[in-house]
Amino acid sequence: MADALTQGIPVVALETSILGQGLPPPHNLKAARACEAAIREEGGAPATVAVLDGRLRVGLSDAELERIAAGSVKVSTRDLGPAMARGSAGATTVAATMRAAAMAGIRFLATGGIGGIHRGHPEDQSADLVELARSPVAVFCAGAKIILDLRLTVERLESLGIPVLGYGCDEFPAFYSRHSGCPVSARVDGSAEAARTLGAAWDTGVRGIVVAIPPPAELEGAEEMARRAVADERDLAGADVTPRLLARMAELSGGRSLDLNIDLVVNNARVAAQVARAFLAA
Ligand code: PSU
Ligand code: MN
Repeated sequence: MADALTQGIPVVALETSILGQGLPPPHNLKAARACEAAIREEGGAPATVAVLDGRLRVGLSDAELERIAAGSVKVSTRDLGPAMARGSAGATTVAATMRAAAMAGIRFLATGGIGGIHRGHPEDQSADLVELARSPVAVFCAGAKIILDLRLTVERLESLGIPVLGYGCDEFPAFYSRHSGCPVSARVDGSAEAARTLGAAWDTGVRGIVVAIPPPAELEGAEEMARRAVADERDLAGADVTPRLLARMAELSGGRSLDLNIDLVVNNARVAAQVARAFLAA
């Protein structure tokens, strides 16, 4: 992976919270492996991030992916130090993965959806938002997690001065749907324009950038299911909220949300690699 960076191969960082907590087995490993494969198919090098054996690791073997899937704690930016000191197996969120990527000199990161501001609990705000203001990494996603308040999340991204680029779209995607009713801050069409725009934005001193990619398919009734999931699980708090709500979405959709979740995260990884390649070529 370090060789890839110096040899001008596009490197894309991948988070592992989706592997450790976000998706149930066997979907989690299937998604992680398919993301790595998609990046390689585009001529890139995947750099999957996790805490293992007391170290913050950038680039994992397949056996190490399995270790994270077998049991790991969710690690956001503030949890990195404690997880390393304790020797825990840690699955990194977007925030922690951005921090690791920035430390390694990687500018591109792919995930399913970023964290944001929770519905009905506006005090629950993901550290992903603050980290985007801090680390110079482009985060390729299908918007934010479906269970969040997208309007408040988009407002906060604006307040923090974080560009939200719509990849071939004018609306911020709603994870399982192209439509959220919330506008992006700028539209880009294709990998060359995306790469040019990222470079120009970074030149102005902007740090994190969201590249929002519509999902490859629509999950009918996703918004209604998200509402029901949030209503059913309204007493949850903290880091457990996402895994519980996504499990409820899977129940309500008869498993369809899981298949689309895999497809969209793999699509995001592929686009990230294409844009990374265009960025290096420019
Ligand atoms: N999107 C998903 N599943 C997930 C996540 C996002 O579809 O599991 C993870 C990401 O790693 C994201 C994290 O960074 O949830 C945000 O968690 P929190 O709200 O606790 O910061
Ligand atoms: Mn949260």
